[in-house]
Amino acid sequence: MLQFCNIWVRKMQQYLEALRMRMSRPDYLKLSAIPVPRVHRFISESVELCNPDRVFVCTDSPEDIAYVRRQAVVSGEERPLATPGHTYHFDGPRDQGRDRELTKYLVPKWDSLDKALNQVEREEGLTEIKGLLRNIMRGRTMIVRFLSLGPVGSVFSIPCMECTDSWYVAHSVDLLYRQAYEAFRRSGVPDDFFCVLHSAGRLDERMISMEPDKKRIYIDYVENTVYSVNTQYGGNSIGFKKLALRLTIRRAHREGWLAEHMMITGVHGPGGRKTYFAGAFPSGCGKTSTAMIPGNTILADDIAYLRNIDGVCRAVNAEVGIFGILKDVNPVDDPVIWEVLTKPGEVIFSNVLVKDGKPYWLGMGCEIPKEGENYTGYWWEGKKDENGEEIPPANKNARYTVSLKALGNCDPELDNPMGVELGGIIYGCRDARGYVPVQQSFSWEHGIIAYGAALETETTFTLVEDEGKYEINIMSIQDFVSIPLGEYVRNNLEFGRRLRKQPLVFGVNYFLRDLKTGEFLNDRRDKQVWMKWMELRVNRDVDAIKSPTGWIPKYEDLRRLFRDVRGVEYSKADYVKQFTTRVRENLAKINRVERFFKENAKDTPQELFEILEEQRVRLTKVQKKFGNYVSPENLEKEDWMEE
Ligand code: SPV
Ligand code: MN
Repeated sequence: MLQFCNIWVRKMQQYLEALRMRMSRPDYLKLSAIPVPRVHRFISESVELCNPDRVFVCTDSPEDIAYVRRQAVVSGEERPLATPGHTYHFDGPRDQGRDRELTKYLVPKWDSLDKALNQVEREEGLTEIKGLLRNIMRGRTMIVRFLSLGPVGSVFSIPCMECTDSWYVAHSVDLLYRQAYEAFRRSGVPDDFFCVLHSAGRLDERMISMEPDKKRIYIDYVENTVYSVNTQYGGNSIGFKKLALRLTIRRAHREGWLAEHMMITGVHGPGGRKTYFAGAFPSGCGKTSTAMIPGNTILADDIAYLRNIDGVCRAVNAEVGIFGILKDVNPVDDPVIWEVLTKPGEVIFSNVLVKDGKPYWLGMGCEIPKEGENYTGYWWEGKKDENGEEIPPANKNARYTVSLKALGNCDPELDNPMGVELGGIIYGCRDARGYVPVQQSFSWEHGIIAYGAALETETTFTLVEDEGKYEINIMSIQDFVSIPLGEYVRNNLEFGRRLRKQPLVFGVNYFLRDLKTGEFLNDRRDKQVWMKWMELRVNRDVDAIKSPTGWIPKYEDLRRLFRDVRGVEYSKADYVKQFTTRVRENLAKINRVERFFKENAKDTPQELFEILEEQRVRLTKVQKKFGNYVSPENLEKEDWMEE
């Protein structure tokens, strides 16, 4: 034991010694106060590789935090706007979203990953990315930040650190994650914490990464380390978003819990009660706006960890801030965030249009200037890109970064180390053709398969590739699933089965269209009503109608809720249109889902096919009785399951 301690101390001294020459005395002291050799090793190897002029260690003291914030502006990576506390930042034209193609797993020779996952052999990938990182920070500062995913000191927490040369990234993480320098200093952090090494690479005079061709984002699950280079877009550079989520999913599935692409909201019901829901929606499909519904509270908007604690499903937010989409955010539909975005306080805007110190974005509900500065430089109406395509004033994936605590309805349990109990889990698809706006599954398994695993969506602008294609996006998390897809589905099924008290599972679809006219059948605010209906269901306060695809609301309940929640009259005709079971479309969907799993996930649990088959049988039964389009009134009147 003593010998082990000696080796440990010697190793730590070696790493620190290497760093001492390259660090100021105060920064060296801040670092040597941390008794974790892996921290010193990671920093010393990163410094050796990237060769920064200086290393700044952020201790989370008010002075250090203020320094990071100031440097983000002094460096020119962010620039101030007229409203106090507001700044803006630009990413390059080819760096406006998560990059699926350039994000890869490093897979060692002795291991194999699903072939659907983007990957490169580990040694080859490390050689490549380290080649790109070599000397990349010459003339610059490496900033070191210590953070925690999940509340500090809880069964949920995962300590992590990021070394970056971007003050914008170092500033953003301050709004998005819990500080953890103290947790690292007090030791107690297990050695498998997450590390991120990021460099924005060479920057032009507007402080934008100049070499998108050399962009690479590699995930090393052997060492729990992420490398990211020549990119600034938050989803690629802030290692703790989807990059760390990929590492977390592996860990969660090893340990029997769930790391999910989910928001968490507290829905306020009758008599002052509050019921928590977690919801998975693909990017750009209403997740954040669902979490922010006025009158409810927001606990998470992007990443949730779910654990079985004494048989109950409890959840926390991995983050404490929002990196939210700035498109169609307007005072009528999104009053909560609108207030934060327009009053003094800390907000980082990215890839918006800026004119006279004010930020503008698409769909903000007011006139947008005809010229200004955007991610392409000086912009004027009609400006075209190199392919002759017109450049919009702001990018469709423009973003804001804020602390959740800036929101008037931030949930008071945000930092509860035990998390909150979930009453319901929601899977939200973006489906113009098939699924009704809201329905409840017949069981945990039915919900996980028919709403979660079968989640189909039109792709959106949050990726750098084409939008508008239909694709299966299992639980909205497919891009980040780092284990075989079938195993991921099985773990979800088993997680629920081990619970003493299962949350109800719901499917929602905000994007249903009229089959003939193509018009959307719902108002953006209708989700307020669906949330209240789900709250009533969890608390056993309303009945529902059995449809072939799940329990659907009764007209009278929705009519009352529309009146109470939205102050509008809900017509029977609208109800019938929205809640008609579209048999043909649902049957076609089942075929697509089955095909997808057969082609892409060799270890799919048999149960998935059985549950889909049962749904097919139910659909065929009503088809025989009522045809392809079945009004909820028909389903309510008869026991259609009877022959
Ligand atoms: C998403 O695209 O799902 C986001 C933003 O939440 S990103 O950080 O890019 O993942
Ligand atoms: Mn997301």
